[in-house]
Amino acid sequence: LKKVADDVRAIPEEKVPWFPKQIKDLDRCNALITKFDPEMDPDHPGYSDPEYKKRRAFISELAFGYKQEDPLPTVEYTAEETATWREVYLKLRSVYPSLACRQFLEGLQQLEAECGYSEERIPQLSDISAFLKVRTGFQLRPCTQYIRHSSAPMHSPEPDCCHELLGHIPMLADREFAQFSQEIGLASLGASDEEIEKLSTLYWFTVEFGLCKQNGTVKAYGAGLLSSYGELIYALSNEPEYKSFNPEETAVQPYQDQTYQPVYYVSESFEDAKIKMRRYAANIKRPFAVCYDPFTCRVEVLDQP
Ligand code: TIH
Ligand code: FE2
Repeated sequence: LKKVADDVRAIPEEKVPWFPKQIKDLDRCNALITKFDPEMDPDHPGYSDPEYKKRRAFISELAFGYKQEDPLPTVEYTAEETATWREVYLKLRSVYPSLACRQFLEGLQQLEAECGYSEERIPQLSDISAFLKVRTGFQLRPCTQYIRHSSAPMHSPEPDCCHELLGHIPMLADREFAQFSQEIGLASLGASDEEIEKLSTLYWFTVEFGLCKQNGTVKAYGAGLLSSYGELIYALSNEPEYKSFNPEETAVQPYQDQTYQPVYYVSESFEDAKIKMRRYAANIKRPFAVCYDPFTCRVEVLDQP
């Protein structure tokens, strides 16, 4: 009987490539490749500032060595770093009401009221993680905690704490958006490299650089826009090209990440983007299905009938 049950239920090991199935497995995924490391990229604003590079390297080490059972690292920011944060915060804050989507504004308002968000100090990850967990179930692992170089506060070629804290966090406080993000992640588990490439392009043009219509006006919801004053203004001017969001087409749009995007994708609404993305994800060919179990916080692998 056991043999029969195994034949029916078991999925041959080799059909399922390794992927993280529980949060702890992410300890094996810390070795992120940072393409725009200031050591390597002469265009990085911190390239010829050795003190900046040393500080950036020190703060990024905190994330590389992180294990799930560790407390989230706290960074004591310097006066200069806090001054950069203040400049970024005040500049962006002044244009959010007219350029950011409703969900972002609501999230930011809650973060200001309940999580100490202000121009005065750079928020710490542990406070935010606790805030998000009760709202949308998202929790944080350390991400880029260093801040952009003070010579270029309005755009950074790489993610930094302004990008994570101002771009991503307010959006992740929205349930529908949080769900949308998780669905892209789930769709990638066990998918082929080619499919993963397409999903990361979709992520780029939605979570990072997405625009959406609200009450007949185009607003920003992408984190890369909401953390860069320069690109936010540009994206909502009449300079770039707009295309309407359609996963099949968006997934193969070439992009670069050194400077402003020449093209942005506009969704009719969040609801619409979610439905389209779900349909797209359902069509990805995989020898099995995955399902997130909220009770165990694990990804279950199910055999495809
Ligand atoms: N360009 C963004 C900013 O200035 O905040 C950071 C990035 C987001 C995505 C890639 S780089
Ligand atoms: Fe990002």
